[in-house]
Amino acid sequence: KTVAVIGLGYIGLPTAAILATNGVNVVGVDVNPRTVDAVNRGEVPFVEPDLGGHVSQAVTAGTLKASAETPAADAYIVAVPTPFNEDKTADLSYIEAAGEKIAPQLTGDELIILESTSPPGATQHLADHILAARPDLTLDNLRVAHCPERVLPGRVMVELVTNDRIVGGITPEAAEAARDLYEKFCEGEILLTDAKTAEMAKLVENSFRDVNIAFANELSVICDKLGINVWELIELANHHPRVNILQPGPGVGGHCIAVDPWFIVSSAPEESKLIHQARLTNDNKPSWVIEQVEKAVATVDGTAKVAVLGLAFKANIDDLRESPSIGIAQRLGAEFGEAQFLIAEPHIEEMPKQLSGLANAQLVATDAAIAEADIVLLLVDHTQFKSIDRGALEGKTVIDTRGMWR
Ligand code: SAJ
Repeated sequence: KTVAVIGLGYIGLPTAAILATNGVNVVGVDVNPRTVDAVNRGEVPFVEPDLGGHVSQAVTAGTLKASAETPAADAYIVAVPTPFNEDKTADLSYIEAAGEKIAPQLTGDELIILESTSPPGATQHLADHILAARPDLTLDNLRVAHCPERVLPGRVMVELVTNDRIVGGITPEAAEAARDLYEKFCEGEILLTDAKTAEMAKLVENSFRDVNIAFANELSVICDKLGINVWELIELANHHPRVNILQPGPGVGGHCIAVDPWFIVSSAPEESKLIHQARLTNDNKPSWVIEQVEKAVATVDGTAKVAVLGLAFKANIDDLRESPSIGIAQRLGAEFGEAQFLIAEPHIEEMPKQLSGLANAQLVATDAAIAEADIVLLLVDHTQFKSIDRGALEGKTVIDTRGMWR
């Protein structure tokens, strides 16, 4: 039996590798020739703990190969990006393209699993797209299912095995066939449902978090107005046995929580008012942070020097994609031409390209940034920043968006 995994990104490659180290013959398919070559050499094109070991082991054992072409296989797992369009609707073109590559290979009876996070109805759309290309087949021949991934970056190889999995079939037979495949490596519970419910479950998990972070972010703005320390407030309120407020921050980043709620909103705009407002609240938080910096800069005589601590989208990772801190640093540099920005991010070695055009910003070591600054803006709660000598902050205006030094 052969499984083809379409898309060798953050989800596809780990899934291909874990299947292959569990004895399944896997062909990983990617449009990027560099990814294909790297995997065939047993190498991994991005950082994820333990993934490299799995890939090299499987390539050496001959169970994992990569290819630019979609082969004939018994099962297909589609793990391609689903970005959103300008109008916040999902862009299904990568899913459609995968379907177009799979369609000519089908003989009937294959299993096709969509893993990409998708709006409700996308799995049916994939099935329809394939059947349009293959009018000789019907849903009786094909088993099409959705199995959303829910792994946390940095813990992917652990969570792939230990997390529970939701498997939603277009038909009950499809869900059962998908379960049989995931059972090869998943030790968590495998829960069967229909495809649309599975799609919605993934979106709802991330929206739950987004709405709760928005609540915390709104509280931080209210408390600032009322002269209340929001971190102390949340800690006190969380002593209640049924209250668990999340942490305010400079905004919500990453490629999931700030994206997935839009797929719900665009599917049912009139009915998703709270989910929609949470997105706007979180997306507006960077502007509020910039206003705080503006007020602080106004109090400095001459050139204000601002230390900007942290660019990653959350603590203790090097991932800058969709990071609110990058957007904040970009806008600060552009809007406050007369100020100087000393950026410290211990997880990177070079100024990221989004900021490299700023004449008034430079990447420096954390201690140097703080020592020179009039204003210290903390954007990410990296462990390294926790241990900063508080004496070094004395006499400076501190804007702590994460409540790390409260
Ligand atoms: N954040 C806050 N306050 C908090 C918690 C988080 O401001 O109290 C911010 C973070 O700083 C970050 C953003 O939210 O900018 C998202 O971080 P996260 O750690 O909440 O989540 P992700 O994006 O790394 O991963 C999420 C996870 N989903 C849930 O926890 C429900 C993960 O399990 C999913 O697999 C992943 O999205 C995904 O791929 O969808």
